[in-house]
Amino acid sequence: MSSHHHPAHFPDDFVWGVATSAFQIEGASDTDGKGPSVWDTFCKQPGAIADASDGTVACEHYLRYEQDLDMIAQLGIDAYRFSASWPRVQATGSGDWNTKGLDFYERLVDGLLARGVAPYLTLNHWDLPQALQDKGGWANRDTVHRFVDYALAMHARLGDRVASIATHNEPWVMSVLGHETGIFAPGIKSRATAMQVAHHLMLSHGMAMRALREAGCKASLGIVLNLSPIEPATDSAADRAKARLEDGRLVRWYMDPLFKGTYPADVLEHLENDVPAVQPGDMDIIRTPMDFLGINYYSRSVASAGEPWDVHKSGLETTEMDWEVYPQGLTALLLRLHQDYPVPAMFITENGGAFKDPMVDGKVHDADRTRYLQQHIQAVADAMQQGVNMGGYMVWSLMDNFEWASGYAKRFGIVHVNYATQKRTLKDSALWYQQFLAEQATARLAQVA
Ligand code: IFM
Repeated sequence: MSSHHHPAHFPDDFVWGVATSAFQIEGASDTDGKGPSVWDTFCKQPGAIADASDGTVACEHYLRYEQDLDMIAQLGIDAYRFSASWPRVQATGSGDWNTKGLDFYERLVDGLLARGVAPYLTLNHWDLPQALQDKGGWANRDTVHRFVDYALAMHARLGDRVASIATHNEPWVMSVLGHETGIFAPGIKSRATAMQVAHHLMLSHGMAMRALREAGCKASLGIVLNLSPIEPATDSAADRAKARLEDGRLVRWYMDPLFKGTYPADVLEHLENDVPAVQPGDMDIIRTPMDFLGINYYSRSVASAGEPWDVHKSGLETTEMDWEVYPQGLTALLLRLHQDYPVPAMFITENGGAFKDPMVDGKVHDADRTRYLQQHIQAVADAMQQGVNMGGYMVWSLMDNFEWASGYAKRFGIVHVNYATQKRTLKDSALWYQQFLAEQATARLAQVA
């Protein structure tokens, strides 16, 4: 990786953005007819959230979206990636549509367009209607059909104005953290359930893609995966085998069906009786060609057959999440995906870090976050130089927000949020990004002239 910190030569149409998700910022968890989601329920479980917080207020974005839109415009980004809350537009996940919920997303989309920012919509960023969970949630095949209905309803309202639609955000997280380790909603601990959930998420992705295309949707369609390179802790055969299996579960379990129409044989064999039920035709549906692949990248993962890997012994810088800062892993990951799969344009749909960044005299000097962003943008540039087709890059996150089981203690924003006053303050990283984007825009104009 080259060391200079001002990566240049991104193509003119490269899309720069920031990302958020509904549950993490909106608040207003039962306002205007919104129904409860699995995360509303999960937050009530004692001990589930580190600071015992929940999403009832969050960043009050539901009320303050106009001000947030102005802030987005001020950054100078091309695109804003956000998610819609399914229970806000359909309280129980079936039956009536909630007009007020749909109206909110329409105001948001129109507000972005009025400011020259492209709306990038994610349909499912984890907040499944609780009423569907009560019927088995993603483990129930019927949820797949409910999701397609939801996708079509969003298309009917917004499909002519959003630039991009991602079906799901991070199916591995919903499957494994939600249903195998149970540290995320809905808090189930069963590997068999987790794998059935993963299959239904992938199936619903493919079905929604087809339904949206049949409905004439012009938006660019795809999915967002959380991917990491998995490196063995040592060169031992046992560690390498462990790394191969974890790669199978995190990367190939999603990439193989999307691009080859099969689940990886080694993982199926490993799962034994926990393999999901797959019906004839499912794999063809999952393989439906996509317009883009979204990748959320934060760190590498280290696999060890013995003692669990201790990030603090690696000597690498770590973030507040105890994730290693490992930008070279992003270049390696992108090259590998490019080599192993017939991928469409790839987008980094999330990248960023939680850092301790105290506010001093109204300013947040988060040099560590700025450096993190610079290094990862350079890592994307390095992959592009080696022939990888990249469509864009989005910072996670626009502003500090509800970091799931970590609550509000972990701050990923390039904008600081004071949760007592809801005041937003651009951190130094936001000011840097703003400046960097201004330079990119100038370079574009210079090429036109
Ligand atoms: O905050 C999350 C986001 O919702 C999904 N991807 C990872 C982020 C940081 O943990």
